[in-house]
Amino acid sequence: MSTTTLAAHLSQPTIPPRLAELIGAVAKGCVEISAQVRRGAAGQIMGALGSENVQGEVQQKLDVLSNDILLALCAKAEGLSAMASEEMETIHPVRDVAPQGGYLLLFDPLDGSSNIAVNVSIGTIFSILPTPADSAGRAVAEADFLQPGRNQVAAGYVVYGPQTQMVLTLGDGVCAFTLDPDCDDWVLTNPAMTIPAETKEFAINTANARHWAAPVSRYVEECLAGVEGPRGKDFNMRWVASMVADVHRVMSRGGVFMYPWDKREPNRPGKLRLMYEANPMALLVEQAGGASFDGAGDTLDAPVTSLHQRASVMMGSKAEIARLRDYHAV
Ligand code: P6P
Repeated sequence: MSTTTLAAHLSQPTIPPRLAELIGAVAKGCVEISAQVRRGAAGQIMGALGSENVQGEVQQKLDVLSNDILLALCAKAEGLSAMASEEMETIHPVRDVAPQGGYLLLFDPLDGSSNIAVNVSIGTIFSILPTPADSAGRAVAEADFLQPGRNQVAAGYVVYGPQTQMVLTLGDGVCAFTLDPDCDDWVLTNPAMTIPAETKEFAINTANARHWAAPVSRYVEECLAGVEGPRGKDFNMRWVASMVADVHRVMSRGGVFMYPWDKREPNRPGKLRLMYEANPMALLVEQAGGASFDGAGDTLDAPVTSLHQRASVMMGSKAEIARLRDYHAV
C-alpha cells in the first residue's frame, strides 16, 4: 500500500515551492468540498440559490459554497496572482501587484452540479497558468488569463464519487491520489495514469444526435454498427452527464468523451468551457498518452479570446481521436 502522500509528492525538488503550495491549497479546499458534498441533504447545502452564474445556469448552493472555499484557501498561496472561476464573471485578483513568477488559477469549483440532487459523482476542475512576465509591477488583468492551454504549468480534477480522488499533472505524466477519509490525507494510488490507445467505449449525449456535424455522426454510427460494421467490433456507450466522472473513466480505462459543436446553437463552439474545463482535461489526457481535438485542431492550441469561451470537446484514446480528426478532414 503506497505511503506516498500528495504533500510528499509536491515536495520533490523539481517542483517550484510556490506551485506546490498553490496545488496544496486547492487540494485542501477539495477536502472541505468533499465533506460538504458527502453531507448532502443531511446538511443545509442542497438546492438552488435562485441566482444564475455568468453562464446563465442556475447556481446550486454547493456551487457557491465550493467557489468560496477555494477562493478563501487559495488566496493565501504566496505565488498566486489572481483567480478565475466558472461562478465569477470577472477575475479575482489576490494581490495589488503580481508576484514575480507567480501563477494564475482557474477552476470550475463544482462541475456537474445538476447531479447533486440525484447523488451522482461530481467534481472540481482546476488549471494553473504562469502569470505573464510583462505583468511584473502591475495588477493582473483579465487579458493575462487569455493564454492557450499548452501554457498550463499544472492541471487537475477531483472526482467526488465512491472515493474522492485527485488526478494531477505538472507536465510530466499523470498521477492519482485517493483521499483517506480516516486522516483526510491524499495517498498516491496511481503514479502513472495512462490511457490505452484503443477502446470499445464512447461517451456522448446521444439525445443530441440529430444536431451533430457529419463527422461526429459518422463516428458514432460506426460505433453503434458494432462488429457487423466498419469498426469490426462492438462498443459500449456511457454518459454520466458529469464531465469529471466521464473523463475520469476515460483516464482510468480508455474511451472517448465528446461534447462537440452541434447545430442547436451554430454560433457556439460547444457547451463546455475552454479555460477551466476543456483545457485542464486536455492537458491531463495528453499527458496520459491520449489526445484532445476541438474539430479544428488540438484543444491545447485553441486560440483564446475570452475567459468564459466555450469549446467543442473530443478527447480520449489516441487512435479514436486520430480517427475523429480524419473524419473532420474529409
Ligand atoms: P448535458 C454538467 O452540467 C456539464 O457541464 C458537464 O459536466 C457534462 O459533461 C455536461 O454538462 C452534460 O451536459 O447536455 O448532457 O446535460
